Amino acid sequence: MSFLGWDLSTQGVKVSVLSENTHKVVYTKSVNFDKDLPEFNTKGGMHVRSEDASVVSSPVKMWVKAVDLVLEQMKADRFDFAQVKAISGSGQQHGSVYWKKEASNLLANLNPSYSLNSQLKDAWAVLNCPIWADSSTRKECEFVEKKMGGAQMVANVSGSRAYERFTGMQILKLWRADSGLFLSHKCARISLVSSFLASLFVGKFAPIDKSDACGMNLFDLHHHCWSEDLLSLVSEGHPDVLREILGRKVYDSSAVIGKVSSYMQKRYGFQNTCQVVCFSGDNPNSLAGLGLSREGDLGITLGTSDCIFGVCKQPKPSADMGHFFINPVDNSSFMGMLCYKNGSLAREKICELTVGKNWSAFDSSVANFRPTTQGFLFFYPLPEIVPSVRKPGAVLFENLSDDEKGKVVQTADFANQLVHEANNRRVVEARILSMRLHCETIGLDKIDRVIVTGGASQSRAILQCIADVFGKPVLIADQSDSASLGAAFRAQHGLLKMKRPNTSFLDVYNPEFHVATHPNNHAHKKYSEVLPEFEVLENKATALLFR
Ligand code: XUL
Repeated sequence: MSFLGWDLSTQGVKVSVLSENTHKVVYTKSVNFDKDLPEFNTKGGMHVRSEDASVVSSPVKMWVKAVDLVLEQMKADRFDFAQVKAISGSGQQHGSVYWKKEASNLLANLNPSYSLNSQLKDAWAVLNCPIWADSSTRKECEFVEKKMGGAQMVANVSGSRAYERFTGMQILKLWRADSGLFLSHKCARISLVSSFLASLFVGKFAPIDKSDACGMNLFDLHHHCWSEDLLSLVSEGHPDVLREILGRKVYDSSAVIGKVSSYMQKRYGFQNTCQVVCFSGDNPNSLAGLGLSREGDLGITLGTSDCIFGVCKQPKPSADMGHFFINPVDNSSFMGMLCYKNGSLAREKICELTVGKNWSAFDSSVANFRPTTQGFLFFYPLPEIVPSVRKPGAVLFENLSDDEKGKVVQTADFANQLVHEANNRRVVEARILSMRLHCETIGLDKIDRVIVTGGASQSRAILQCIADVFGKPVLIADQSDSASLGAAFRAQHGLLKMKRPNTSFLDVYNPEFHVATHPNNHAHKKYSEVLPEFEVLENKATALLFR
């Protein structure tokens, strides 16, 4: 028997199948939006508005079509759907889907002879969904923070200060543009990407789970319910309407939310006993997929965005940066996280500028210099979240002398100003030092080991830099794709918890990792010494870019 873990990420849809016996992934299938669905014309799965790069969205129909495509390919591979005991999933955090009121009928009456996409084409109240990479809601954030009595107050309630990409701010922007959309019930339901994906499997609107709900600036982190004040602000004084549209009840992330729909049973051959466990956000699922269950374990995912997170008993929400979510595998603790928007995009761009997309040359240029001797490059091809940078650009510090002022480089000048190979190391070091610095800011400061995953974890040089900066061994997982893997294990955990509510996630999944590299003590000492200076430079870079 097996468990399915779905993942709808920025760039594609993937499924991982976990064998109940071996606890190994035995089958995967994926669809890449840009490559496999070119008709939607996305770049990295996104549309960035040409007149305003802060507006970023993805077409909901592309997401549905990608799910159809993966399922059809599984069928063509003669995948045995009858073996699946339970399903769960992962969605890029913060993105939102707006269903028309007719949608619940459409979902409940899907005809197994046709695809999801063809039958749900009229289900959408908004066709282009705001996603996590959007940063167009500065005004809404300022409004909400002011009304709540400051950024710290929003953070104290919801776990994060008001962030542009967080769903509540996106809802307020839409509400201000067209309140009729919600007040007339033209839009009957708002899902997160995770609960939207779950809805396709249960054949009804799926609830939002507690962990992903914390990425909305609407959920009360401590009382585990919608915050009345935040609901009211975001809906211009209609909290009851918004609560209904979001779904009154928010579920524990490990809760079973129903059986797989009759559409899925008839079209693909799932059994009528196959259960669906709450879907959650990609970072919460990665925390599960990396098996981070104790304080002191730090996870780093190096993907489209770079995220760093760990489990903690006491959240320390900050008005400056960072997020706290309810831990998806143990709702009595929390998950602290920092998210950098310029993840793989920044590395790809600098690699292209310096060594023409040659990754082994990139690796050598990161490995071949002595730590901290080459200055730093704060490189933001997109507006950044940590630290908050609103306009793309870069600031180069060529060395660390006292009179170093920093050179601002505008995006149009990247190609002629940033070609020196040393910039590869400058970008990598600046990112990892920033992670260490700000983990301390948000209280993730007890670190025993660091577990790294995501595309860039293939780079030995980056892994070594992480080990040296943190002064801890760096481990990597045997199985990649932590989000879909985490979802598959959460499916198993949720099912077991139905019978034995005290089953802990560790009873299901307690992974072994292998040590990829150990820190070099000399390099670690250097990085620790330079950290205060680095902090000054990061602040300087942000100030220069704000001018
Ligand atoms: C997290 C964040 C991104 C998205 C997409 O806060 O914005 O990591 O979850 O991966």
